[in-house]
Amino acid sequence: MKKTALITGATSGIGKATAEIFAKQGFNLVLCGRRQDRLEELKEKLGQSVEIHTLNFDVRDRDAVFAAVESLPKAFAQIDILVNNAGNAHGLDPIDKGSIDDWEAMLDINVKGLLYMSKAILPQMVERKAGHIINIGSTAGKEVYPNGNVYCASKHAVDAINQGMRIDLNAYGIRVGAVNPGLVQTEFSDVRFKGDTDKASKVYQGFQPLKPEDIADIILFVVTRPYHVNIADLVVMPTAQASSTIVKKEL
Ligand code: NDP
Ligand code: 8X3
Repeated sequence: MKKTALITGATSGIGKATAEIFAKQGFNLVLCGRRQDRLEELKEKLGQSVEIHTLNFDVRDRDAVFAAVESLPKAFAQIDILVNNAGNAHGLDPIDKGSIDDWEAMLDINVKGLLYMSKAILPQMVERKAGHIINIGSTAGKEVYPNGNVYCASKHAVDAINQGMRIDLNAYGIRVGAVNPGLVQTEFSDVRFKGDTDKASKVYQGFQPLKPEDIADIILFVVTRPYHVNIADLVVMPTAQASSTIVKKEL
């Protein structure tokens, strides 16, 4: 039987690339995001090879998360793989100058949204004693960089939740692991800098950043290991990057 994967944040970047490579692998997909036009485009494109269902909701909205999962048609109701990917950074300011709205957005999306999604899917995995959860963390969840304060806090929380989930779900045989990327060129910096595309593109100038496909390829590797193999925590950076602050640039 074909596996079904639910991917949050499937309309862009890492989530979209993961949807594309999962479709090639033959997984049926539940694709989530807020931009309906992009969900429809993906359904049209990937629906030629696998079954696709789309869900439009904001992960910050607890009721909407549960309603979306409850609305899944029977053919998509069993989720074998959950990719908790939806997330973003808002702003890059020192802690004394940061916007409280930005802080709340990051904590609500990256931490609480991931928890809501997991809470909505976990009962069925626990009941079946089966399932695989991939949490998309970040190098920002392993170290803190200047002005990264609350984004880094949100990703450190993802790191802790990933470990906690693995411990608590161990008795049910549910696999839990995190993929923690470094610099990947997506819409991430456009969102962080609120649509200032010049500022966003400068983040990736002078070196070869990761592509979303590089991370999708790794996520596919993680979910296609034999059942006894769980990749618990994986950090991946561009070769030019050594840490959050050390990036070899040729400018
Ligand atoms: P993108 O901005 O390209 O994609 C983010 C995705 O998340 C979009 O599909 C967006 O969909 C979705 N999303 C954002 N906010 C919400 C929300 N409130 N409700 C529902 N969906 C939402 O960024 P990336 O692909 O780079 O980011 C994906 C994940 O990877 C994030 O968790 C990010 O923190 C992490 N990451 C990214 C790195 C990078 O350098 N790019 C490095 C390390 C980790 P829509 O707007 O349609 O809702
Ligand atoms: C994204 C990586 O370094 O841009 O999580 O914050 S970084």
